[in-house]
Amino acid sequence: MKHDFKVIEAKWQKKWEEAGVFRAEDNSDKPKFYALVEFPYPSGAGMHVGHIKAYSGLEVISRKRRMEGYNVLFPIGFDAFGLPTENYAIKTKTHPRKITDDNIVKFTEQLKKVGFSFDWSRVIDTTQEDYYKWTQWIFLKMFEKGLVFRSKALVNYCPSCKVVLSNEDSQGGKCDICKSDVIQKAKDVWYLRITEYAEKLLQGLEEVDYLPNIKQQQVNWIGKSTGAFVDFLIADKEEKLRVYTTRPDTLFGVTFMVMAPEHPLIDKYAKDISNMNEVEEYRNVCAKKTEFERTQLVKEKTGVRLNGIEAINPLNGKRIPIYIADYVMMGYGTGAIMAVPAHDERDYEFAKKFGIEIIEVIKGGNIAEAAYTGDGEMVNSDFLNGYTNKKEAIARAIEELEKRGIGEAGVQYKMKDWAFNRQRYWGEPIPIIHCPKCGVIPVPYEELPLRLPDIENFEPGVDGESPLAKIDSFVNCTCPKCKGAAKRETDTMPQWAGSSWYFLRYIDPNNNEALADKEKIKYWMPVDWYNGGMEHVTRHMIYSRFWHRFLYDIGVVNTPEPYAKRTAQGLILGPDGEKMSKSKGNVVDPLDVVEVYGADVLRTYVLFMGDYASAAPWNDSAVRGCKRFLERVCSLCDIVKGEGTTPELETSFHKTIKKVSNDYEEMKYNTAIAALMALINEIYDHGSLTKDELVIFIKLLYPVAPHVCEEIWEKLGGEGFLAQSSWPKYDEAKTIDKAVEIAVQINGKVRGVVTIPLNCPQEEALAAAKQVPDIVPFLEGKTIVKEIYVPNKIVNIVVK
Ligand code: ANZ
Ligand code: ZN
Repeated sequence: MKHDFKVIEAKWQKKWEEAGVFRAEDNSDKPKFYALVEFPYPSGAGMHVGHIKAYSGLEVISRKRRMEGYNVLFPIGFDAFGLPTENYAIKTKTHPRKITDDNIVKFTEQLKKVGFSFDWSRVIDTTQEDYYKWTQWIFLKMFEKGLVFRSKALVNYCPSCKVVLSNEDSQGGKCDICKSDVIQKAKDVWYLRITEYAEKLLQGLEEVDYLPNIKQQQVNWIGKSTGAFVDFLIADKEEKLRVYTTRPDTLFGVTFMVMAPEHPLIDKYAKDISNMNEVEEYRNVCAKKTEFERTQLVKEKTGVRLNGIEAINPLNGKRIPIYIADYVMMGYGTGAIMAVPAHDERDYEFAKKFGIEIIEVIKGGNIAEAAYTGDGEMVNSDFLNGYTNKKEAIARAIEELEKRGIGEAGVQYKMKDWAFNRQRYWGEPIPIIHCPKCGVIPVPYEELPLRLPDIENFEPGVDGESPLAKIDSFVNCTCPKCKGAAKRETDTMPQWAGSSWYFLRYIDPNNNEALADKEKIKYWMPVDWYNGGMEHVTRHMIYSRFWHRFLYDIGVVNTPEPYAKRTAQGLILGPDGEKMSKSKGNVVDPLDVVEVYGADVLRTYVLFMGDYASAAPWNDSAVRGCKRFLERVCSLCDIVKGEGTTPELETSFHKTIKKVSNDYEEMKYNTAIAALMALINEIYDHGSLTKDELVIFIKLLYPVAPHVCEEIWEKLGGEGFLAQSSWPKYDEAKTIDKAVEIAVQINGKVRGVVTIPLNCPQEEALAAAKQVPDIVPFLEGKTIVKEIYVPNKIVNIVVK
């Protein structure tokens, strides 16, 4: 058979679609398997080879599972709200709706050309009213449960995109979207209280099977810290200054305190502070800095002492100065710290610069030179003296604090509440009404979806206001409570909203009564296997786990965790080993590969190019190698002889079934394909294979290169589609190499025998022969002139 890929691929894609082979059934006696891949953002650039790699992983698993008798849900959709489309709309004066629709059509066509076995009857688009109605519904449920709040805050603001950014979207002080420098701006911010779920999100990790580094990234992002709260007194005032510390054992080494410049106690005691002018000046400078700039460890410490007020160390009664400094953040702990310069690097630098006393309380370092952060014996610490175990000393200190009523054990999380509003058009409108009489009022559930009005000008306002603020017909409304005139919230949700629950909508995409039917959710959830990019294992994964956990708490879903298992693929780099990018001109268009070599080759190549989880550069000659491999697969049809098994090939077939089956499960697609390549070489060396063997071969290859395998299956008279056939089984006993005993000749005379595996390769056979005790003396001091090996028969070594 010829590898006429254009004809074969179009034919089978059409047949699969017509027969609905990949439709998931909602009422099935089969065990279920839910495979989820991250749905694409339908950008104008269309599909990227990265998408192919991302989807091919679970594509293989899904096709294999169907053959194993599972009812498989392998859906796809579009995460289509967001800035790139909106920015493009502004640039081209085209409506984002039209851009999105066009891009989705294009993307769908491209995905179908690759032959992914998605259930195309369940496609979702987060920008459709019947979808975002439920995104808004979840938001209102959170509002109802007190998980939504509004507060004025200094926010990370991108002056170029004119949007407020979360900390995660502005890492390194740069806008994640346009890479401009982020500034601080006071804004009304809607927050989702994700911090209330910090502990649940941490605990939930114990019951899921994520790759270890994915789990670790989530643990770090949640950032649980254990320590204590301690109350210091402001001298001569009835005022406590509370701090959070991880090291209450160092309390006797506290020689000053530091408050964040934004700390409210500063204003409260402004009249007692004699240098308030200097303080205000410093606060103004800090206000312009991003959190990133402020927390850089290496930067020179700055600060101002609050003249006129002092604090008292609650354990020893000593008076100590209070400073403000930008290295203390208002948003963490209590916004104030007890400083222990002897044992904290930042405090040390600060103390050196401001000439503050440094008291050693842990032995082991040289505090004349640097802070000592290691372990050691406690000194200068009253009842803590003599402790050498840090944990015990901390426990003892907390016990004392609690006994004296001046502190208690406490935990903190690095995770912040989720800034949830954006001043943009292309997003879900936040369903909130501002009433001058009643305040903040949620849009009634019956009024959902709160539709995005159709507008012509998407430019944000000058001060970064949402474009919706300019639409009077949208803004003006009646208050649902008092029926008086009111105004709608004009901000929209961030792009992360729609992707925080999409896996639930696939289960029941057309439901008008609920986000998905309860019974169907019960049947399909949790997602059995979720694969996606490493760049989404913190934000998207945390946000969606949070929403799902919330839905669990209010009884909408039946499992606390949405994803039972999570893996990630590595990047595809350009042939130059650099990340593919338009500016570098090293982008490979997957459709070009489909056009020239076919979808099966593209699929085989992206899985064969290297370890699935690692980054690997594109290599054109390896693409051609995959093409030759599939041509050789097609030609197997021409050497089929008879049925049953070929004795010489039997072990190899059993071994290959075992290896390919296991490798697929471990996402070692490259070694699975390599095993099939080795097997095909062996088959050609042998000269023929049986029909039954060819069936096994194409079944193993089918998840990777389904079109060509389906064509061969049909040629062989196979019934129905391969998806409806069965996964090949192997016999463990037959995976073990049979051994043969062959004669070893020296200069044509038999001098010994050697036992080697059947079909042993030459190099191995010769090496084994030379080690046979009877043979060794014949080789000593001689030169080997010639070596002859007849597989499974004889070794002859000619010596001089
Ligand atoms: C005294 C001390 C002594 C501290 C010592 C550390 C070492 P993590 O692990 O990140 O939770 N801290 C507390 N709140 C802060 C804030 N808002 N901004 C900046 N720093 C803050 O670290 C907690 C430690 O970071 C706390 O423990 C506090 O310094 C500081 F040898 O208190 B420590
Ligand atoms: Zn009202």
